[in-house]
Amino acid sequence: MVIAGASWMLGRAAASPTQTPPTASTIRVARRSRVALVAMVIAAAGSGGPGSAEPQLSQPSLDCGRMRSSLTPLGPPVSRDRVIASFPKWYTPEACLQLREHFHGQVSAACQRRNTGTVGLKLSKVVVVGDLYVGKTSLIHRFCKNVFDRDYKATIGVDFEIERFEIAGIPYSLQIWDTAGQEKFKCIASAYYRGAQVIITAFDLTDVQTLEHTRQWLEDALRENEAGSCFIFLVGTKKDLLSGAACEQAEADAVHLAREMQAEYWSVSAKTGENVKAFFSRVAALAFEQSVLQDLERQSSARLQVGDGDLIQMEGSPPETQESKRPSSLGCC
Ligand SMILES: Nc1nc2c(ncn2[C@@H]2O[C@H](COP(=O)(O)OP(=O)(O)O)[C@@H](O)[C@H]2O)c(=O)[nH]1
Ligand SMILES: [Mg+2]
Repeated sequence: MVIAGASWMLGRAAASPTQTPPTASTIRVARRSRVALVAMVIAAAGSGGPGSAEPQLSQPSLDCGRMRSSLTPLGPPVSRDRVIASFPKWYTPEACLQLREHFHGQVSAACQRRNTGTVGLKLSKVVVVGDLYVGKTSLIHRFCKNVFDRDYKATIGVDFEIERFEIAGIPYSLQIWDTAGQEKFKCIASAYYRGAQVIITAFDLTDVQTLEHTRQWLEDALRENEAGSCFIFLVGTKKDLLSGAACEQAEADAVHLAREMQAEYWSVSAKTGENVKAFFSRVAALAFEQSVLQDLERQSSARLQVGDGDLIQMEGSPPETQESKRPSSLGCC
């Protein structure tokens, strides 16, 4: 697991070879992240580990505009707008990763039984890449802080935000990584990409060149990850600056490219907030589903394991291949 302090070390290595101390803002993020992590560990301890009592399956209760998960009696409450009860919809069916309108049956059942293993403890890494000035930081700020601030102070080094959700009653967190301008030099540390479950490639809807560059950003990110292990999103930013035919043309080009990239396409505006929450909810739900399915797969292969660890080959079942290890929710429609 990547700890918050690593963000400073990573960023420092990428930004400057000298030993500069972490900035106030990175310390702030690190502290906040640690608080979230501690809360999640506490929450998981009370969520039915080996030998512990089954958690109460009560409905989440309203708490001054915030919701408290039934699985996180001791943790801080999850903000009400981070509670995802039904499967979030795609932006366009022409370029989407999943056409289903409901959670995968196995995932729903596992959530109802609270049989989601360590998923409630998991931080899924989301990296955001794309040219400088396309609006990556603004998009993250809009979602995490609900602000659009032209004069925000740029952080020094790679940094991330942790956003906590409650999905189908289960706590789940995204760790959303932002760069600090290294993309200007087309040189982002490989550790930034490594271990990503979600890759968001962002471009400016008003600048077609930034769309063309997303191929290269994606290639760089994929090089550091196992083939087929990441969800890919292509996001057109600054939707507020376009309308009518110009917007339609930009979106059509982007959808075309998204299909080639096997990515899901979204248009958003950090300025107005349009589609920002819906987009990240979709990211969280898809990543969550994949995590639960992987956990269920791990549980069933652990049950089949005997003696010195040989796997029992079930009659008629195909041998395990890299392809069969892919989560069933992954892959473009
Ligand atoms: N009109 C408009 N401007 C935006 C939007 N998102 C970002 N910007 C502006 O685009 C510039 C670059 O944004 P920034 O988030 O720093 O881009 P980054 O380099 O990709 O992180 C800033 O001046 C932002 O105010 C948006 O949705 N609409
Ligand atoms: Mg930025």
